[in-house]
Amino acid sequence: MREEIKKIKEESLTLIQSGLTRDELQELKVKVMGKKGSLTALLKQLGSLSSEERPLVGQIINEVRASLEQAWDEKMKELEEQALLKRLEEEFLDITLPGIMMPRGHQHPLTKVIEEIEDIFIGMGFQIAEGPEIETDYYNFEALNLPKDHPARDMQDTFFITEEILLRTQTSPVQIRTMEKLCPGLPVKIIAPGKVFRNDDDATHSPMFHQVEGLLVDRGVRMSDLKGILLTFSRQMFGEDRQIRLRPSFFPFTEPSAEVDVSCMLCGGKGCKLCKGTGWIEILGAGMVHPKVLEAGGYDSVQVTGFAFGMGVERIAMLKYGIEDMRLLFDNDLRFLAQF
Ligand code: 2NL
Repeated sequence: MREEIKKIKEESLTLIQSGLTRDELQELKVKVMGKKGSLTALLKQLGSLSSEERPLVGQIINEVRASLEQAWDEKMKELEEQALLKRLEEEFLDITLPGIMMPRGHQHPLTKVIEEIEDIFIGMGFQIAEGPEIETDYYNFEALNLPKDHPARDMQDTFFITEEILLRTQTSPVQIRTMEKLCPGLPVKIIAPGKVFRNDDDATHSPMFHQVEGLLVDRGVRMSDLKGILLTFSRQMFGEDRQIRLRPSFFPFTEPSAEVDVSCMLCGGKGCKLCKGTGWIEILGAGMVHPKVLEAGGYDSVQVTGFAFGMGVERIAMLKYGIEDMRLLFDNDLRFLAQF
């Protein structure tokens, strides 16, 4: 048995030093010192020895076991250190390498103009209202004093989904919905920006465009309030030197109604190509809310009055940035967009 112990010891020590991998080293330990290992098997055979031999051989086995374990531990530690060094080498990160440039985008000019309009009206105490782009005939027409047989309904210009459901042609339905929601609360002081849809697609029109409408309903609201708000807006949008003028007009949802001109931002009013020599440029439509529209919102048109206005965002953007063709705003050509 002493011979066998010696053989196991020498073979094991040789193997431990023979350049095994960590897995192979682990396997070796199990084979020799595990439950069914060769050294463990010898320990079980001690019973067959004489009572003088038994403690001596037992001690030898334990000493061999201890020295094998020590050799094994040292080798394992060495292999683990090597593995760590290798990983550190492989995973070396050169933080001085130049990065990859991410081109930076920016907002679309229409989005910028919408947010600028919003900021101006928020500064005057208005709130932003939003609503569905798919509307009912009632909110888009009926409630705005455009009954079914009214000639001012542009049937050909409206995208109908069914007889009663359509794509909104203005953002006014948002304002009707807001009045319904707030009534009898006062004031209603909102602007409604958003997409609107009309079925007239040619060089100067797009089937989808953007509108901002405004509404102020309260006791004692007058046309002069409308004029003051619109003058403040025009000056913040187009320059502090601007003047505005109101010309009589007609909308079914306002009475009286007006078209609003701003003094030309290009020539200052002297007359140029942009203003066609008149010194004035039309920027929006407005008026005092028709009593029937106030009633549709739930308000008593004897007790309260209101003004409303509507402007096309594309037109405002073109005037503000000197864009001559509206299609540029929809083409998404980066050579154009990168200029804003
Ligand atoms: C234009 C003219 C306008 C309105 C929109 C409105 C909304 C309600 C009640 C009364 Cl809820 N009026 N909106 C009023 C006047 C003109 O738009 O040329 N838009 C591009």
